Amino acid sequence: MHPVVLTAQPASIDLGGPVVETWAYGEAVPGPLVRLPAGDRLVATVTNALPDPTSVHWHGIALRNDMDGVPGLTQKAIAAGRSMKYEFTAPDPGTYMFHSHVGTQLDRGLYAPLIVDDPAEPLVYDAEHVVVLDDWLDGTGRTPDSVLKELQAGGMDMGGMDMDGMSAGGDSPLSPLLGGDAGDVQYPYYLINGRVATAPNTVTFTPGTRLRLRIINVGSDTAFRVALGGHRLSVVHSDGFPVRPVDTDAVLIGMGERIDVLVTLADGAFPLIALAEGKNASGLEVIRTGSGAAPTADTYPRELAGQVTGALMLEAADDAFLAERRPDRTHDLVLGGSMSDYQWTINDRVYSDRKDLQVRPGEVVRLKMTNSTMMFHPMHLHGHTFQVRSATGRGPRKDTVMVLPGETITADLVADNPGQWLVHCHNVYHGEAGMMTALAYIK
Ligand SMILES: [Cu+2]
Repeated sequence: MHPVVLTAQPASIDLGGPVVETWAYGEAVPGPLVRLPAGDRLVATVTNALPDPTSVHWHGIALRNDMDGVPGLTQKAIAAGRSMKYEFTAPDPGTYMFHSHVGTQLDRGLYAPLIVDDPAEPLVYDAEHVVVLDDWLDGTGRTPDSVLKELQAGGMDMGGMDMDGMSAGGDSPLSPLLGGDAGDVQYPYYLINGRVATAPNTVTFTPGTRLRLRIINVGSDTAFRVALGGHRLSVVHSDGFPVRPVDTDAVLIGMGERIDVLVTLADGAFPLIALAEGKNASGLEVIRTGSGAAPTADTYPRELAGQVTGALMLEAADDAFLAERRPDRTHDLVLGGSMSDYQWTINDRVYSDRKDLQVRPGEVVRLKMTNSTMMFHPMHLHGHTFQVRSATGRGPRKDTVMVLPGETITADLVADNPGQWLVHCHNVYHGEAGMMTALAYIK
């Protein structure tokens, strides 16, 4: 049994210069790391000291449905001043996170890393470091709620789109890597482990250390391109599940995704940089193994312009791979947007008007997700891990996959965890504006 005590509360947080009033788990952003061995039982007592209702979602964990933290679907929200005990077994080792699943609370500071250790860890490394990436605006004169209101009022925060969800061009930020619009929201800060790039954390190791970086994107509207200056990275996990190792200069991580890499550290001071993809800004951390001047916020290591690996270029390792079986059922999800009133949809419906994706226990279910908009959508499935089918039939095992404009992603899952499970875009503004539905088990 692994006990955890969390308080969701208003907090004053120093981001490394800017001090913001926000909502956090305790007095820190990110919140406290929760770490336990696979198969162990997590017992988390969550107290809500916020003025609003809240909940905790254990992102990526195939847990029992009533502990999944989605108000209206799996529980009643925890009212202000009340507590709730979350109790579940975490079956699969890997890199995860937990965060609020109420409204836009994710875009405040209500998030933290969650690591499930493999008692028989097959990877060999000397040390590890958790890297939490975030886009930040709360307490800078805006709140996530005020931003959502602006977007819904048509005062597009960034750029603009016409009524078909097509970009109107002009000031809309574009990213070739993301196949279109890079985001809807302009953020003043991009954080690594709670610090702005002008006041980065420094972490120290000895030269030659084989380091495992567990990179987590908790951002709400930003994909990050991540590199460590002067180093190549070996990608070993995607969303907690092992992949066939791939060497690369940089990785691309959408909101809700996690990527683990191994790297052998050289001698010096190196920038770990998270470029806010398409947004002309970045987060920074310093990895130091020796002497030398610390890199500064404006550093642009050449690795960022080198080979960039996204999750779709990965292939599940043998022990994570779901071999192809004929699906018992296929659900098509057309991702759409009607931008005049900032509505984002799945099959032309918003969440409150959804048609559940029905499945029966034991079925092999295929999700075919097609993006008909001009912006990418990191689609996240609760309670399961799907097998992405690439052209070769072998993509990564994942719970969150970026679907780029015009693209169709095929993802198979085994319906082995009964309940009502959210399927949604992990852009918190898209999700709140309708782009969510439910995978619903029926008898
Ligand atoms: Cu989206």
